[in-house]
Amino acid sequence: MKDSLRSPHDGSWTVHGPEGRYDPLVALVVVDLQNDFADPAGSLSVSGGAEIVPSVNQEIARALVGGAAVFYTQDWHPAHTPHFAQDGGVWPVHCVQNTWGAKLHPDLTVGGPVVQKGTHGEDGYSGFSMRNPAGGLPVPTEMGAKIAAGGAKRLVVVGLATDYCVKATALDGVRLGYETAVLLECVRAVDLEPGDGDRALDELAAAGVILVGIGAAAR
Ligand code: VGL
Ligand code: ZN
Repeated sequence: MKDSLRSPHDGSWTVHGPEGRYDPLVALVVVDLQNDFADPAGSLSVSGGAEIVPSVNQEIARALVGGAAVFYTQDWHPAHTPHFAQDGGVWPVHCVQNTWGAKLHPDLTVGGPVVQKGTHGEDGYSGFSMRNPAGGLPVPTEMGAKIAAGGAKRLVVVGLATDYCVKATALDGVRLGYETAVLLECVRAVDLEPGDGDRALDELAAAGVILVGIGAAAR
């Protein structure tokens, strides 16, 4: 079965089915598939988070067979950061450096570099840029430099969560000039407010991100 597609730019996502999605000009970015988000016992557990792991693993296998690079982001917070509600932010304590919650999900296939973000107290929603909650301009991350150095022209973004880190990473991908796709079967939303995930997908489509999967054509 062919994936349904949203606003293909040059046809490169439509001509090939899922097996042909990957070649050496593509980078697959697996966002924050960590215990605190994916495990039901995690402190910021995303509904259905663990159920995407098999489909994400399938994408990783396809990417590696096709010669695409695979990158992993890892939310990696200090014990205190303005990102956390206890320190004036919005989130429960999650993905604290070197804890179980910050570990990648045990069933996830790791087939490429893991890039940590939020390490110095930044919110770190995007895999490409970091913004200090105290203010100032976003700073580029090492993942962006590595992807650029590898020569990728297209990005496939999967993981958690649709309405935060997946959204921020995919929007940065488009801003940086990558043809960027998000795979709907491989993402899930936090939905702090009901509908956040759906609104995030609409925002992504409006920004030119290609939504791939069941229901994408309806947006
Ligand atoms: C995330 C909320 C807080 C995410 C990270 O990975 O989407 N969401 N920190
Ligand atoms: Zn976080």
